[in-house]
Amino acid sequence: MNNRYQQASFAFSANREDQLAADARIEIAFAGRSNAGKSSALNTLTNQKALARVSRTPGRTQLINYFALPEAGCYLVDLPGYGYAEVPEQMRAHWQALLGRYLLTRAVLRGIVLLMDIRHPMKDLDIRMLECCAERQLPAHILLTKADKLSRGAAGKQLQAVRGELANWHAPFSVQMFSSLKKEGLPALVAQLDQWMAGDDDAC
Ligand SMILES: Nc1nc2c(ncn2[C@@H]2O[C@H](COP(=O)(O)OP(=O)(O)OP(=O)(O)O)[C@@H](O)[C@H]2O)c(=O)[nH]1
Ligand SMILES: [Mg+2]
Repeated sequence: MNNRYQQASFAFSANREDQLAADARIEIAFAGRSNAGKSSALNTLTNQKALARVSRTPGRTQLINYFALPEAGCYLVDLPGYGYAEVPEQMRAHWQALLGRYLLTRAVLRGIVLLMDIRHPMKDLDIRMLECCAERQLPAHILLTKADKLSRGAAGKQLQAVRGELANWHAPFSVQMFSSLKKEGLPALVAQLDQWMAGDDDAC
């Protein structure tokens, strides 16, 4: 598949706004509820087994992790999962504020890949993320993850339902099915990322 993503390597982590990348490279961020499958999707995309840590314990990714794509001159950014009930309140408030500011103000951010478990998409916090994106017309591409957990028919119904909801938003949002386990949905994801990167005049 596309080499550009296979060359991804871990760059650095951030846990405060002033630790975000200081250079002008464009960023594409991966976001979603804890356990939605962000780290798995990044590993699938980059064809690397352990680029991003995968966990059975929700809430493991507590830092903003930057991965560099040397050829494209861009960063893939793995955002901390949200919605994990057992995170201490103070920490949750810190992350929600940081995530909100990142989505609303990050100038180099080109788009968000928003991951949702296909069995329960569009939860309240997912909708809050989409509201942040809609506010600045930031593109969001939804991956309905773990599609292998449903029959084809049931998965197709979920896809249509989410697509129908998105049509009401009047924002640059799109949706597709994805399975890291079966490596399904990869060409569509790559096409979306390529398109966002190609839209840039100077950095890529
Ligand atoms: N069946 C199936 N399981 C998956 C798939 N993708 C991820 N999982 C499982 O879901 C769990 C969570 O996956 P992660 O990739 O760690 O999820 P995450 O969103 O990075 O989670 P946090 O970093 O904790 O927020 C793991 O047990 C994965 O093996 C998939 O496509 N199919
Ligand atoms: Mg993770």
